[in-house]
Order: sequence, then structure tokens, then C-alpha cells
Amino acid sequence: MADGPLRSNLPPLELHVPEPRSRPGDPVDFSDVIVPAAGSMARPDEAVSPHDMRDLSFGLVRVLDDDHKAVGAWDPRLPAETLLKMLRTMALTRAFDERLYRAQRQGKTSFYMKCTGEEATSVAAAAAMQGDDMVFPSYRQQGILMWRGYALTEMINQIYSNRGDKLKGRQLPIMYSVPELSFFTISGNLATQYPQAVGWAMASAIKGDTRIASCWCGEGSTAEGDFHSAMTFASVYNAPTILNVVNNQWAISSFSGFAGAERTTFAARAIGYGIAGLRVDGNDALAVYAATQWAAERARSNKGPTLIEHFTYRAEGHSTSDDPSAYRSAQESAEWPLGDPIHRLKQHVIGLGIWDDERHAAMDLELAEMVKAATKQAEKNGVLGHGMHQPFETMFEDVFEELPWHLQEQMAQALEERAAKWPK
Ligand SMILES: Cc1ncc(C[n+]2csc(CCOP(=O)(O)OP(=O)(O)O)c2C)c(N)n1
Ligand SMILES: [Mg+2]
Repeated sequence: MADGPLRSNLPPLELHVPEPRSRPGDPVDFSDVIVPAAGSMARPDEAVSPHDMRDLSFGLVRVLDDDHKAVGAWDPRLPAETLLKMLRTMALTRAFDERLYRAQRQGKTSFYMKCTGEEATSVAAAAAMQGDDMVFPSYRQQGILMWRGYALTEMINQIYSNRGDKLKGRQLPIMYSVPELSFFTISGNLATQYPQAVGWAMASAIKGDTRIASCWCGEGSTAEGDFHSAMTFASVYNAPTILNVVNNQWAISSFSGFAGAERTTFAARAIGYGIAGLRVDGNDALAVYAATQWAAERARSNKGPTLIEHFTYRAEGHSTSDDPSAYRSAQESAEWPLGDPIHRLKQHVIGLGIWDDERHAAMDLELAEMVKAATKQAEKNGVLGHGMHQPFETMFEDVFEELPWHLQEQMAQALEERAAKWPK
């Protein structure tokens, strides 16, 4: 019953509650997903006014066509070496995900997150940036660390929170922090990296530096206030930033409709802020590279920030704590119309005559062995939950230069209680 006065000649107000396209057991229908032909989008100059590129927020920049050939103005025309390095790095990311997912199932760590199907959105983006441009990733861009050559054992030490963990077990597994690779600390609090990236980019400009910043968040995270604050600052100050939204259709069990996908695209969020917006096929490594290269050039030449929506699909569960079969049709992943990014790049380089199935199979074996060896190496430093790998008091350290009195007291009390409870 309505609480307010009833005006019986008016229809009752009602809300729209989005419903996902399918639930477990349902057949999947992606016919509403519009996939423009590869090469059909115009590529404006990097200095274009955001008002003259609105189409690019609603279309889809695609380079690889149905025959895996690179076509159109967005083709970045990469040398064979770069194409093969991107392919290898994406395959390494997947091999790493496979093994560390299993390690979680074996009880060696508490938590893991895969980026299966989304490898291009981090690897190809990192490839198109300078190695010292600052990145502010979410928890699904491990591909950036792979591209920048971070040691796998360091990543696994962190995942196992073991003696070798440089973060001393104080971060959730997979929440890396690698300052020497210009890789900002991953935070579990969604979208906080957005204002941080814009602020960092503003500082870079204030200092007269040439390094730009790039951040990533999921489509669900665009519903956070931080996303919009960051967009305002980026727009007002023309901050040299690339703002990536990885639209993988799902935010744990909430489909993208709950973040507004039924109303407009995520790239179109840029329009209201007067920022350049690009919507790209996130499973097309060449399109991701080309869009990032365009945005990086724009940012570096003081023409302004770019919001890039990477249209992709989260092929697996949100994390090891999730079971997607409880809320979405198992068919979705198989029927996703944009295919798999590794398969598509592989077919492209095979078509160029610089790669073949045999070499690919050999590479997959080599990478699996490499990851296995790194895992074994890291396990020498212990695995999560088997003993205390870091001195207890480290949880109080490294925040303040000098430990304030109240934390000193808390530390002393904690150590005392610990000694009383576990004398050995
Ligand atoms: C501020 C905040 N709210 C909620 C959560 C819980 N949470 C963690 S991941 C997630 C879904 C995020 O989805 P999306 O942004 O689409 O990224 P994806 O996981 O798909 O990469 C939620 C709700 C959180 N970590 N932080
Ligand atoms: Mg998502």
C-alpha cells in the first residue's frame, strides 16, 4: 500500500529492475550484441575534439576480421616481434592463471582471480604504453606484470604470503605492488585507483614530467563515486590519463545492466565529461593496442584524457570464491560473439606466416613448465597457512616512519598476549 496520498487517476509509479539475458540452464541469445565489421570505424587524429568523435563511444573499434586479418585505419601495423611477444605474454598469463587457480584448490593459498578471456585488455594495453608510464590496475590486470617482465616467483611469493613475499603477507593474495615496474598497489576497494591515477597524472604534469598514467576498473565499478570524481578531475585539468573500463559483462553475480549497460555504453560515460571515449573489441589484441596507442599519444601531447571501454567477457568465475554456474548460463562463455583473444591473435600470426600450430603447442608446454618451476621455487619459501612466515610485529610496521605511541602500546600488548597464548 502506498504511504502518500493516492491519486487514483494516475498509474502507480514503478521501477525497472534489470534482468540478465540468461540464468542457469537457459539457452543463450547474444543477438542483441551489435558487432560492427572490423575496420569499419574511422580513426580520427589524436588531437580531435571529444565532440567530434561521439560515434566512437557507441561503435566498436575492431582490427581483426572474421578471417583474422588486420584491416582498417586502426590497424597498428605491428612488427612480427611485437605480435609474437603479445601472444606469448597472453599465453603466459593464462598458464599462470591455470596453475595458481589449482594451487588455491590445493590449499596453498586462500584466494586467486583469473582473467581468462580478458588477457588482451592488459597485455596489449601495456604493450602500447611506455614501460615507465604509471599503471593503476584492478585485480584482473596481471597481464601487465607479465608484459613488464616481473618475476613469476615474486608474484607467487605474494600469492602464498610466504617468507619471500615482499609485501610481508599484508595484502590479500594477488593484490601486488611493484613500484620498480611503475605498477601501483592493487586495492580491493573498487575504483579507488581511478582518482589515484588521475591525481598521479596531474602531479606528473605539475612536475613537467613526460610519464602518463593509466588505470583499469571493471564495468561494475563505474557505479562507484570514485569513478565519477576521477572523471571530473581528469576532464577539468586535462590530466594525462588513460581510463580503462573492462566491460566483462559481470560484476561477481550482477550483470552489467546493474551498472547501467541497458541505457548506454560505458565508453559513452566520457561524453558527459567532455572526454574522448573509445569503445573497443576487448578480445582483439590489435584493437586494444591501437586504442591505447591513440590515447597515449593524446595524453602525452597534452590533448587530454581518454576513456576506453574494452568490450569483453569474463569467461570464468569472478574469483576462487565464486561459482558462476549458480547465476548464469554455462553456455554464455562458449557463445560469446567476440571469441577468445589468444585464439584470435594466434590465427592472425599464423595467417601472416610467422607462426604455426606446432610452435604454439610447444610454447604452451614451455610456459606451463616455466610456471611450474616458478611455483616450486616459491614453495620453498612456504605456502599460506603453514606456519607464520613474517614476524608478528610486521603488521604494525611500515605505515608511519616512526611508530606512534598508541600503536607501540597495541604492538606490545599483542606480543604479550601472543606469548601468553602460544608460549612456544
Ligand atoms: C567499494 C567496494 N564495493 C564492493 C566490493 C565487493 N566487490 C569486489 S569485486 C566486485 C565486482 C566488481 O565487478 P567489476 O567492476 O565489473 O569488475 P570485474 O570483477 O568484473 O573485473 C564487488 C562488488 C568491493 N571490493 N569494494
Ligand atoms: Mg565486470
